[in-house]
Amino acid sequence: MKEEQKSLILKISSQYPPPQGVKLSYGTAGFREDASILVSTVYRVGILAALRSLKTQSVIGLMITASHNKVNDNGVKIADPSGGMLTQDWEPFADRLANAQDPQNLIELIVEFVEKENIPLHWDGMRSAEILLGRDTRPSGESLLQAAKQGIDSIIGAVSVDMGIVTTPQLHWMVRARNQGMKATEFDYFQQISDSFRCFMGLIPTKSDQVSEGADKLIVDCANGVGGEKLIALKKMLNGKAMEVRNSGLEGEGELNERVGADFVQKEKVVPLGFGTEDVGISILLSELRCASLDGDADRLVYFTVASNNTSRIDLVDGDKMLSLFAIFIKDQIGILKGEGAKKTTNNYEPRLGVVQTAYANGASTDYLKNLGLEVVLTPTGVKYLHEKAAQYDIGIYFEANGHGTILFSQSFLSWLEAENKELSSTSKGSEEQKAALRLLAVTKLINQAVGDALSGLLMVEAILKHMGWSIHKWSELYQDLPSRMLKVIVKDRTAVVTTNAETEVVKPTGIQDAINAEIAKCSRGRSFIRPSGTEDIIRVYAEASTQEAADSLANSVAKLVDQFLNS
Ligand code: G16
Repeated sequence: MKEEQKSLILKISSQYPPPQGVKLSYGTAGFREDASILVSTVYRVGILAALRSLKTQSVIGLMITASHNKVNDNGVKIADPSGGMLTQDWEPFADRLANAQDPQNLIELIVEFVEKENIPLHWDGMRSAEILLGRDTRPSGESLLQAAKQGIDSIIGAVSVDMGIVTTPQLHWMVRARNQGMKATEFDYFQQISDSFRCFMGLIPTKSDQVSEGADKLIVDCANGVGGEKLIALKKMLNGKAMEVRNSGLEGEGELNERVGADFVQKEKVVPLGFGTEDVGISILLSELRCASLDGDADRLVYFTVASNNTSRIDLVDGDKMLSLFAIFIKDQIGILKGEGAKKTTNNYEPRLGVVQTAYANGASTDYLKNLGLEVVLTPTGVKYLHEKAAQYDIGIYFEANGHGTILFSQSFLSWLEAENKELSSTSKGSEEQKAALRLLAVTKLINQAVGDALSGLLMVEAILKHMGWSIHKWSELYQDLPSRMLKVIVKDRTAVVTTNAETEVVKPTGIQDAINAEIAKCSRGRSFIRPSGTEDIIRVYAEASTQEAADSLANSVAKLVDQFLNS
């Protein structure tokens, strides 16, 4: 590495000393901490993003957000050239970079890594790396963004482009679009998802280009986060009169993620702030009221209805049900295209459809999907794992129960679908087969294939419900969730818990798994596991059983075990 480059890093990095006595670690979705100690980490992630751009010779994304965490936290996520999460191979380097004690140590790490990875550095001032920057609405976002810019500026030839306040999925989409040579502004994003939504709706016999019509009403809780402003913009583009945006976070309305948003609603199973008796869902013929919640950076989505008997309780329609809805729809459309009566067209291509879940998936959902004849696989928590697995199929649908998920389509499937559509449009234009091809093509553009996206997911759900003629109740009744409970336990050192088998078994501390198994054995249809969170300083406990009382009691017993094994 040339002296000029070294001295630039030395000079700038000396202004960003790391916090003392803190070990930073790259978690489920990047670094996440109290914002006050993150400046040096974000600066260093700026350097990493520039190196990643040089290595891949592609545009990279850097998003300042702590998603569902409380407002004082912040964090940084990196989007790889595909628009997905940073490759896991680079995570150990991210950890070492964040924890380097002084500028000299930082330089040594960078030099070693650049050589090992054979990263082409440039000295001639040519623009050779490009990083798109985004941030959510947190007050600490602006200063952290400046730190990221300084990190990028520390690598000669690297430039940052500030995309402003955006949702995490918008930034990931922009990175993917840029690397595919497509237009990639926020306007382009809105245009793609609204156009494909209209196209989908246009294929439904009762024609509509609105989010929802008639007596239908959709109310969306935006967690007082970045999704509020963006959903209002999308609603305008869609003329979505029957959609109401609440907890938008605009004009100081409410605190980010405080008793609002997808994480709160999914974990607590009660109404978010701003919802109550007036929102009790009714389902008489076409008239119904359904609610949805986005999380703080709009990459998660759950639906719910407010129960009529107790105003704070909700009937949750979570990521598992979204996965089921999407899987049924895709399977149906493929069935129409390839089914018995279908006209045989181009070839005998058989797309492989797979669904990916985590251990948090309700047992009833996994049984349901398997009964549909689908291939179901489990990965550890974190979309980086699910996404990687889903990419192995021609059509890979992945969802975490918390509402984070999407659909991925392989290049070979897309080519086949386009060829089918072309063939059908000349031989049997307007046929059911051709409509199925057009619907699937619309879905490939409507869904954000870079990462889970609450806004595009919301339009997908709305369009599919309309297509099926289903109410939220009908959707919710696809199967009955097993009662479940999630708890958090604060421990001295969460890294003391090590798991295996997609987080379903604990390897360390020794003895705890046997104790958990003994508790599970006491319950009918009991299942429970623990894992260290990668976004909060806690251990998460999940339990399910045949009754709510049994699930609560199992979760409580397991939480006590966690406390005994880790805090005494
Ligand atoms: C992130 C990840 C998700 C994960 C969630 C919770 O979500 O992207 O895949 O499910 O963290 O992780 P943990 O249980 O390790 O805290 P987000 O929306 O917070 O960025």
